[in-house]
Amino acid sequence: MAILKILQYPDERLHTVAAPVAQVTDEIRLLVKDMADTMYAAPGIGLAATQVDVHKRVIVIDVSETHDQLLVLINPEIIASNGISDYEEGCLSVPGIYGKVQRAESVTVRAWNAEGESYVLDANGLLAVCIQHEMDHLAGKVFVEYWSQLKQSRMLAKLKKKQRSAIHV
Ligand code: K1U
Ligand code: ZN
Repeated sequence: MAILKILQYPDERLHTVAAPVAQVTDEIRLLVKDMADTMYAAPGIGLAATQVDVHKRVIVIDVSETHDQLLVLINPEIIASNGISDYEEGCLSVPGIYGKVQRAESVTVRAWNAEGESYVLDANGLLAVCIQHEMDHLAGKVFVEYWSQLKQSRMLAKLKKKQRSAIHV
């Protein structure tokens, strides 16, 4: 079991755009396993490779209450979306900060699984929000960057205060 280090906002590496995976190799399967271990340990309901400083289009998600329904999305693409939702989001790269982002209410996504097989998934509710949040990470965008400059600077001050007090414990 390997727990990877999660980059913390405002680390510039969170703005890197991830590259497509050409083929699912043993290296990608190990990355998926380590990302799943890291997500469950955090704990979180999703993790994008960008957050562990690997700039490849790989996401793991598990929104189940039993933590046994791991979804692997390699090279995900949203092929349809509908409606609007306004969900309160969190992020393992911005600990302790929560806030709403307007996103599609439901999405249809095409991706590869850990075996490199293509599949299509219809998602709504928290799963749809989580897929969009993680796909933003692959595009180098963090959820707080949807907010106004004023809200972002207040959030950054709060985050820096938290990070300073974490260093002094
Ligand atoms: O991308 C990430 O940092 C993971 C993030 C996913 C997410 C959460 C909520 C809305 C959109 C996307 C998290 O997992 S934050 C932690 C979290 O939501 C959680 C933690 C423990 C139990 C249940 C949820
Ligand atoms: Zn996040």
